Amino acid sequence: MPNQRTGAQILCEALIRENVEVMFGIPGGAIMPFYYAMWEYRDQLRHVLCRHEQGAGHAAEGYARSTGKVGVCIGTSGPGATNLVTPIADAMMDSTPLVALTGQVSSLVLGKDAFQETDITGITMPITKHNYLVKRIEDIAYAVKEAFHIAATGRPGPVLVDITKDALQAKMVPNWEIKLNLPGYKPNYNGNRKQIREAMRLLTEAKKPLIMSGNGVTMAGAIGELHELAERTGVPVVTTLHGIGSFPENHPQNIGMPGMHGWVHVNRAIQECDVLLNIGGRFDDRVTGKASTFAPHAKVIHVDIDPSEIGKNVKVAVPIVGDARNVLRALIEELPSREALAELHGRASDWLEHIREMQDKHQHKQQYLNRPDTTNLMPHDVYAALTRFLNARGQYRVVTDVGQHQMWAAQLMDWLKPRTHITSGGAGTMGFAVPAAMGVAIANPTDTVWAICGDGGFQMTNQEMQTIMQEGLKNVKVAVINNGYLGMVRQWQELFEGKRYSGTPLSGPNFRLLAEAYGWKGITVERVTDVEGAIETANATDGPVLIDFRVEREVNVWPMVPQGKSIGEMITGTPQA
Ligand SMILES: Cc1ncc(C[n+]2csc(CCOP(=O)(O)OP(=O)(O)O)c2C)c(N)n1
Repeated sequence: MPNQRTGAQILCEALIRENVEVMFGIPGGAIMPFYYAMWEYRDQLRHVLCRHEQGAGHAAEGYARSTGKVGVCIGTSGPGATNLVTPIADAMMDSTPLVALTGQVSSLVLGKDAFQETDITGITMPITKHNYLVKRIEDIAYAVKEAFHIAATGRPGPVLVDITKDALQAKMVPNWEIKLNLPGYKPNYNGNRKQIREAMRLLTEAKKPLIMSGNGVTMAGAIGELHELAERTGVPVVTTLHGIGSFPENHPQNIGMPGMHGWVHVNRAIQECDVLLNIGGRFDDRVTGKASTFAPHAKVIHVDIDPSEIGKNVKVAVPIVGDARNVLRALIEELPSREALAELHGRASDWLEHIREMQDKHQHKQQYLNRPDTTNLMPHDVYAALTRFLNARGQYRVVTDVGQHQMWAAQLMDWLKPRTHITSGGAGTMGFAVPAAMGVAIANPTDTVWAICGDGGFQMTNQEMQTIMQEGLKNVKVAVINNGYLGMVRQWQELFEGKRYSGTPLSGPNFRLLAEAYGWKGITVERVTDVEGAIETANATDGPVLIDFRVEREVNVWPMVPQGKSIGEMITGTPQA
């Protein structure tokens, strides 16, 4: 029959119909028919062969987070699928649109402990927005369409499509007349007008209002609307770890990042404020500290596309379920009269002045960065030089891993644009940065992509350096902040466990030589005076470069809110210069 297609061919065509440009994966028995078919479509579907499925998943996340499009990763059944579990969980926590495609053993042997059989839909049930076990060729095209729709709409997230080998091998004439039928899935994009009016009334009457901007602002493409609301009201803005870049840090109303490693003046402002408008943030415990003591004087307005987030962690006075952009637009429409707005502006600017006075008294980035020159290399020297350099050049993205280096990057660098700061915030997945940077580099070929890693996380997934080489990605640069420890855990042990450094001193190979073994340029930096030159060289090199920054070993991230404490109870430490 002329127009018959295998299930695998239908899968390829369904992906092309979803405008998929690139997929990250590793083949194997159950998924082999898909790879066989992929060959035929190789001009339309780019496949990146990763070195580990975890890397494939994080690469797809990097692609998705830097573009807003759906990332696609592929694994075979059994261990291939279970290796995707970490990036799927990571994508769930950080609301990243992701479709994971896995092969499953043939439906004839399903449930019989067949070779490489794992119940991946069972395993991923709590860490996906939705998942499918597809056993019939007739269901492939529909499942793919629905999966992409669910991954990208409402609150974005990961969707897994597990397809049996016999379904991939069967043949039929595809039917592309697909009508989605999802009666129970109706994300609410428009906030309730009455609640929006009530929110604006609270804001207008506030003496000490704050806006908190989270990841939802960037994901909804609401940067312009946030700007307008903030400027027209004069209200100070805090940006969460994932909200970084949604409101530029050089804007006079941006006061910085809140939370466990947020700045003292920001946390104090939250504890003092009387109205807190949180847009697209989920009141993560790293933001709130002990939730029952968070923002004790504030009437909280929470805008979120996901109704189950509202009231989950923090008591909310005005709940608004909707898309950040639509709700911000509606809030702007409800701005009060000229006089009332002028009054609000006046109060907000007094309040901002008070916050800036607190900032001057307490630690802030300048205290770290303006330190006397010495030769011992501090992590802060790297961030200062990298920031100067990147600000001057413009076209860049930064992907950070998890640990102290991640918090220093969030605190010390100047974040000016959305989707330039990409990190694993919710799951806190070490090993995220190198593969995610690969996905970012593929999606943004004209940008330089810096992955900032600790020596611990770097050693978890650095094999993807070979994938980066094989793909000819010249725009990836890796900076390892190498302190010879699992630094963030060491810091906790120093502060709360009497310096019992149990399981944290860490060795590594010579990273410069490792880089060279992968065909990268490798640089080792041990002195402050060599930092700038190394960054310049990395940038001028037409190919991937790794810089091993061998920093002072026992430096802490300040300020810090101890686990379970209120964000008003920070340990401020002293900047070590
Ligand atoms: C996969 C994974 N395992 C363990 C942890 C717990 N953890 C959080 S931070 C950290 C230390 C990170 O050390 P390193 O990568 O060297 O970065 P540094 O803190 O020194 O900057 C560890 C082990 C984690 N976040 N992820």
